[in-house]
Amino acid sequence: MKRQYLLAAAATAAVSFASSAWAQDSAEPIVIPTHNWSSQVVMAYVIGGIFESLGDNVEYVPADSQAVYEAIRIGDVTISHEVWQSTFGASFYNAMAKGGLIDAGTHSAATLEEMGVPQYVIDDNLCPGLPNWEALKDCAAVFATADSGGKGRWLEGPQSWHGDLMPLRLEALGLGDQYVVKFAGGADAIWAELASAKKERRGIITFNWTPNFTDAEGFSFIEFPPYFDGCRVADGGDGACGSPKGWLKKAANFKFPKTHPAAYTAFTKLSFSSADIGQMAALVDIDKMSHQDAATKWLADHEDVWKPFTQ
Ligand code: TMO
Repeated sequence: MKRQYLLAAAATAAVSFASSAWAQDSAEPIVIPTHNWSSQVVMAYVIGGIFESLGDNVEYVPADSQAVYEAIRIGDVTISHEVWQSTFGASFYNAMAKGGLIDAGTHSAATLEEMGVPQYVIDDNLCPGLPNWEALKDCAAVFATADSGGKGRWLEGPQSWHGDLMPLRLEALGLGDQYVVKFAGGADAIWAELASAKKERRGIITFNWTPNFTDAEGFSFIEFPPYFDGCRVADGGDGACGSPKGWLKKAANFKFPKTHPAAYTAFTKLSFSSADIGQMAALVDIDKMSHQDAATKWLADHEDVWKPFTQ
């Protein structure tokens, strides 16, 4: 009896040793999505470069940033490397609940995705009381633009990020008569508007997030009533709340650990800080590099950060 048990244990140990020592990553490409903000695209190529350093093949596909979680669930896309809690948490957990998408860990960077103003708006006291949101009640004219019909403008990101989150928030806070939401065609339109407003030191409210390249020069997020689970209209609440001080996660298709064990292990270890992510965005949005060149430079300059993920 005892002897049989020992033999069985020895056989099991030999098998598991063999699988960990010799399991190879599949030659099938790891499919990495690209979306429409800079750090995400640079990080796609950074992570692709890390996988290539392990001998893996990679492929990049432009993808809608909400629909990508269903694409990962069914296996058309392998990973998502910037799952921002405020914007994508619901789509991420919906796909997980249906089965096929797994949580591959959390970056060290804490996040916020929120409406706000450039620092000079606070420093010049253009709307006394900001960043407390209640100050907005007395400042609509400061934020009016040619296309805002006399109301203050909130320049939101592309509607593909949030849907009607911000229009619903304006109504819920009782600001709907004074402010109107306009959606930017892309992130670059937000940066262009911020740059032209800054030249004139003019009032402007835009959607923005951290970590981002704007952290370096100063951007002040508006302080709305605190977020809690269920406060949004989409989650059954009245919508009168700000965004969560959130996490930044990674997601993967559930087969990824089996098909590409080495890449998957590196991906679970991978964790970027706010400084890392701010740098990735700045290489494109300030230094005007291409996303690929930015990733190549970032990998060359920061081996101390990423090599440990592969070891
Ligand atoms: C998902 N985003 C960082 C653009 O808010």
